[in-house]
Amino acid sequence: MNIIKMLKGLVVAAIISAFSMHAYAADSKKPTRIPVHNWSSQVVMAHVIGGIIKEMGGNVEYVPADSQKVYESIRIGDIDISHEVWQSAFGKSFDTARDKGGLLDWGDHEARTLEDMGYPNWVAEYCPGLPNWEALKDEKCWKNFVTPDSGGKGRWLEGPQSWHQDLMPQRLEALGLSDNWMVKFAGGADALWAELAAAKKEKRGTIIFNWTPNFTDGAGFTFIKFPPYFDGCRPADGGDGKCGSPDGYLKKAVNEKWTKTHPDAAAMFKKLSFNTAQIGAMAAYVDVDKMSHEDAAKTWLKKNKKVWKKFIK
Ligand code: TMO
Repeated sequence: MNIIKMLKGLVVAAIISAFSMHAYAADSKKPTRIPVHNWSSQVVMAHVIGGIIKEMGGNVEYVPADSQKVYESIRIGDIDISHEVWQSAFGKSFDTARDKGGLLDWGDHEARTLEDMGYPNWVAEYCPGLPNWEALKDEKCWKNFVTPDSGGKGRWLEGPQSWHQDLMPQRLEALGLSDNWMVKFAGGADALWAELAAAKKEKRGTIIFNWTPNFTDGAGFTFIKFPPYFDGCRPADGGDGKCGSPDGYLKKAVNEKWTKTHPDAAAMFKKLSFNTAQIGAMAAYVDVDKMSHEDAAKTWLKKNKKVWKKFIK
């Protein structure tokens, strides 16, 4: 009798605790706020992650955000996650927010990154010695990169200034190249790809900012080899600026409170990791195949079920 009572009690306790555990683990229905920036893989991946969260029964909201200020927004809880923290462009803003508290490092993607100046391979013939940066010193080289808007100097077409501020003008200066080279900032990523296409058509030299993973991976684009990066080499970090960009991480970040209100989504997002080919494909659907970001994400999710289902426990 006593034993039966005891067993009954245990069963009831087990049911109650299982039930309450489930109640605690269930995610809040409050939308997870995902930032949207201005390069293709980031926007597609926002919708990929949103699609996974919806599949798990959650809600999402896409929030257009500045790609530097977003880390402070996550820290104070205006945005919940960041899924593409590129080390070269955003590492410093990320570190600052993490050190203040409220934003957590949620691990890295498998993909490594490079964000730097480069050229379509056929341009190498204009500058013997490329991809070594010292090839840019030669007048026979830089003369091929003068454009109507470059004041008689060779032109580097940088991305929007919101990505790196004055990193590239400072680098030209530091490497003693600024007498013969200048930086023009593109209005958006699309201007970089339009420049690639135009240079090819007109058979002229061009040097643009680009990155990997991207749709240009394996499409005949080469990054210039600058003096190696080390911590502190940039002027913004107190260095002399004579360095290229790092072999960088691609990190994820979260608001600390969101991990408590959305534990299932947080567990999924911690496991989530994409490789170079997967991220390149997200960008290619938009920049090569001209899909909308939403359609690109839907297509990617459909073709990669095995990849993302593994992130859901
Ligand atoms: C952050 N970005 C991929 C544009 O270099």
